[in-house]
Amino acid sequence: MGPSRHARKEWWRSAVIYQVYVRSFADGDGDGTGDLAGVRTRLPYLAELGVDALWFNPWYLSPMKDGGYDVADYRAVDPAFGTLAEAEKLIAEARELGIRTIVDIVPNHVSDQHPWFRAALAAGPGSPERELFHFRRGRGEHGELPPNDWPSQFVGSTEPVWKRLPDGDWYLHLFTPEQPDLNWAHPAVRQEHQDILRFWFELGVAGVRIDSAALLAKDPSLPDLADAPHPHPFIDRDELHDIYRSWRAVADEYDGMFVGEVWLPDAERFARYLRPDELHTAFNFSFLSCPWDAGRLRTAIDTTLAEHAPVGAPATWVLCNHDVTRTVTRYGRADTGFDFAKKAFGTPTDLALGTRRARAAALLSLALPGSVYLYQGEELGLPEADIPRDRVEDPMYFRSGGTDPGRDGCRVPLPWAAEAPYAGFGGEPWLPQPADWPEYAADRQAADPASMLSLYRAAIGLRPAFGDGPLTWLPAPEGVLAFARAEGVLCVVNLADESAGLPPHTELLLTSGPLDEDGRLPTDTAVWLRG
Ligand code: TEU
Repeated sequence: MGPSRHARKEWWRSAVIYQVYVRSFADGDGDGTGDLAGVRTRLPYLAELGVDALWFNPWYLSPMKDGGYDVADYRAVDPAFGTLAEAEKLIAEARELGIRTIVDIVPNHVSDQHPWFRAALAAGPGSPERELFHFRRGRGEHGELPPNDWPSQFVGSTEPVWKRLPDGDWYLHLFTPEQPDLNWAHPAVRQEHQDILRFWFELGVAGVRIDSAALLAKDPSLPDLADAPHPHPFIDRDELHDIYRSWRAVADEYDGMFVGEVWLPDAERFARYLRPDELHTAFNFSFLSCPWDAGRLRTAIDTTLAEHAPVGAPATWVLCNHDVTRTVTRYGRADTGFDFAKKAFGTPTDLALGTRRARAAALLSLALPGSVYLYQGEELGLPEADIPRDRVEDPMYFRSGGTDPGRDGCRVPLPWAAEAPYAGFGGEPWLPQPADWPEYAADRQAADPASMLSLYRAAIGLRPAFGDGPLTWLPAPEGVLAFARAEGVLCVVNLADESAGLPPHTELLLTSGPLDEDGRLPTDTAVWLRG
C-alpha cells in the first residue's frame, strides 16, 4: 500500500497530536482543577494552533492516586472533570473543528477502588475474584516476605511491588499499591478491555493511547527476576502480541488507531508492536531521551526510520509528555538527555539556552516524516516548575523516599491570560504556578510574533509543505543536521559551536531565531527552506 492509498483515512501517519493533561489544561468551573468545560472553551485555541488530534490523559472516575492512571470505572468521567455526556459533546465539537480525539486506556492495572478489586478483597484467598489479579502467598516461614523480587516500574522507587493483606495474601502492583496489576492470562480481563475499546470507539473517539503497553503480560509462575531474566518475566513478553492483534481487530471495525506507550531500548523488539496487524504507532522515546547533540540525534532519527520501515508504520516524534522534564529546562542543562534514573532536585539550567534549542527542536521534529506529539504548554515554552516539597502530589516522589522530584513540575496548570488571576487558568490551581507564569501566558504570546506560540502556529501551518515523502540527508558541516524531503523542502539545524552557511535555496520559509548579519544560521537555530 503506497502513501496515496493511506492519504485519505490514515490521518495518523502525519498528524500533529496535542496532549491534554485535563487536570491542568483549563478550569471551567473555577475549582482549581482543569475540566472538560475548560477544554471546550479552548477548542478554538487548539484549532488555531492547527493540531489534528487531541490525546487526553485518563479522564475516568479515579481516586487520583496517580493522576488518573488509577481507574475505578473505565466508562465514567471523573466528576472533577465533568460528565460522560460532556465528553461526548467535546469529542463532537472538536471533530467539527477538524480535530480528532484519542483517549488513554490503562490496561495494566486498575484502581484499588475498582469494583473488581473490591470484590477480590472481599472474596478472600483462593477465590475466583482474586484470579483477575496476581494474588500470592508470601515467602518465608510465615509468608512474611514478598512472593518475588520484582522492581517497581516507578524508576527510582525504593518501595516493593507487593502489598500484604491482613488475610495473608499479597498482591502485585508494578506502580503504587493503589494500582493492582490485572491478570492478562484471564479471559475476563481480555473481554472487558475489548468492551472498553468498543465503548469509546462507539462514543466517537478516533484513537486510543495504550498505557504501559509492554507490561501487561506476566510469566505465570512469577519467577524472581534474578533467576529468570530472559525472557523478562513482565516486560515485552511475546504473549502481548496476541493481545494487541485482538485489539487491532476491534479498532479496524471503527477505523480507529492505537498509539502504544512502549518504552523498550531494543529497536527490533519495539518494531514488533508495529506490525501491520498490531499497533498503528508507538511513542518514540529514544528521540525524547536523546541529548541535544547532532550525531546522537541523527542516529536516533536514522534508527527510528530504519526500525519502522520494514513494518510499514509511521514514526512518531516526541520531545516531552506528562512524565518527563519539560524540554526548555532539559535542553538548558549540562546533561541534555532525559533519564528517569538521573532526575534530581536543583539541577541547574540555562533557560534562555534551553528555549533557543527547544525552538530549533520544534522545527526539527515538525519537519521529520511521521506524526508529532506536542504536550500542552510545550507550545508556550513552559519550563519545568519547582514544586515546593509540601505541595508535591506525585507518587513517584513519595515512592522514591523524596529523592526523585516527581512529575508535578511538568503538570502545572497552564497560563492563559497574563492579567487574570492565576494567569487565567481558573480557580486557585491544584499545583502552585511559578511567579513568572503570566509572562508565558497564551494571550501575551499570541500577540508576539517572536513567541514560542507564534513559532508553533507558523510551523504547524507550513508543515504540509514537506509532503509525506522520505527524508534525504544533505551534506553539512560537523554538528549541522540538514535534510530534504521529497517536495524539495529543506530543514537545517545548527548544533555546532559556530554559525553555518545555508544550502542553496529559493525561499526562506521559517526560522527558529534570526539569522546573523551575514545570512548565516547561528548556533542552536533551525531553518526551513524551499530548495
Ligand atoms: O507511565 C509508564 C511508565 O512510566 C513506565 O512504563 C516506565 O516508564 C517504564 O517502566 C520505564 O522503564 C505510564 C503513565 O504515562 C504514567 O503517568 C503512569 O504513572 C504510569 O503509566 C502508571 O499508569
